Amino acid sequence: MQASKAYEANFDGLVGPTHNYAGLSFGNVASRSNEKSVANPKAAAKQGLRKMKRLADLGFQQGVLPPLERPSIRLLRDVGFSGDDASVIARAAREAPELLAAASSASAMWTANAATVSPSADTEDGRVHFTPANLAAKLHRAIEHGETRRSLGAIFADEARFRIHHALPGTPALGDEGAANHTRFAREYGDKGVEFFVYGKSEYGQGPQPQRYPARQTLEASRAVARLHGLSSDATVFAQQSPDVIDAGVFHNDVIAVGNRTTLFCHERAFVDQHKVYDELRTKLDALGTPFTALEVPESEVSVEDAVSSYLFNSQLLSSADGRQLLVVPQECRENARVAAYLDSLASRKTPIDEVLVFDLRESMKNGGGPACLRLRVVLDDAERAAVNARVWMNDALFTQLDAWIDRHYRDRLAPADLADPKLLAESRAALDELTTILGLGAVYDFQR
Ligand code: SUG
Repeated sequence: MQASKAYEANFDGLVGPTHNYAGLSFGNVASRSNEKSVANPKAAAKQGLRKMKRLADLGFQQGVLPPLERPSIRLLRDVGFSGDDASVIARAAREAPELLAAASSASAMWTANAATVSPSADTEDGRVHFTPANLAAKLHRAIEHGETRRSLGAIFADEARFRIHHALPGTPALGDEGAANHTRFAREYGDKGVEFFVYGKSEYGQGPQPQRYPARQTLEASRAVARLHGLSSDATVFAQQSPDVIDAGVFHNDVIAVGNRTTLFCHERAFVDQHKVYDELRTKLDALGTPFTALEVPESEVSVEDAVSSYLFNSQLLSSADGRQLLVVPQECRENARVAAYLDSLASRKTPIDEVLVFDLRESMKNGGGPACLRLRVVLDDAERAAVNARVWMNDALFTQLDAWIDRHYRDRLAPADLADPKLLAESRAALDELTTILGLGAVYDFQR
């Protein structure tokens, strides 16, 4: 049977008005090294928006996911601060600034962590399945999934086509970081594919574990998501990330590997038993009549350290309509001499990458979020695409509206001390209120009253 035509849509997170550097992510080198520096939320939002626009202009399906309401007054009340909203913020700023920082993070911008998504071609019931990630490893991220589920529900509302699960229970044994640790291989997007889940450790099983930094994703969580999505075992592969690369700052698999269709682009030290992982992928894809290529970058050309500082693998590997593959990288890749040399050499080597596109995403990068972190991939066929809330697709009109909206609502400077400013809450609510109308989101925000 001929599969129907399908596309990979990328849904990027719009950076929220509270974007700041609070050093909240132990194990994420950039987050810790930029702690307490001054952020520019306006520039951050515009950098992300420009990436979306450029990719939409190049013919890619590009959608927008909204920011969450921050600061989270709900979190601050849950941990015992009471009174009116201004008093809650003032007391938290005085007594527990780290909790105020967690409540204020704009971390939902990294939508690769919003959910794991399985296309309808892979799932038992023929629907597109989403499991919002519990992000249990970090407080500021563990508070995202309930609100994320609501936004996904406002965008993928058709229950006959989209199934949005609840996040897994938020406990270390089931730590789940979403699509950042998941990729999918298929000849054409609409064909049945093999889904590839990468975990940091097994809670109950054997196996090596990182010593310095936490492994955020467990095998148990990855298996649970595959079960919820109704994926078959002959079309799933579970692989462990090398513990020593986690200890070198690779806190998600998408910092060391990216896959698209029949290509896996990764570092030679990405996985435990790397060649066995390739063999399993190749065998399972072969059974579907699908070829597989691993483009592996050796340590001698790009070290893990270079990969972590440049985010070479936190790239988007995109297939354009004419079948060419584009690699979307952050500017930091051009600033690292070895990574730049590697990218320049692609033109003269025989690889599946045809072109490299460079973006300035500096504000997000300083928190450890590159091009791939900022997007959630959703494969959709024509009918599914038509069922998506049409207001979230990027085009000239939406770009112009959002660009002006950012100008109206965003600050160009946010220092850690500014999180104590009660005006930030009102500003953020006013921005999101207007965004609800722009994106046609209905009652996504409850403004935590
Ligand atoms: O979870 N940074 C995020 C970056 C997420 C990147 N996503 C992917 N690799 N897919 C994180 O560590 C830093 C926030 C701060 O420190 O203020 C932060 O949450």
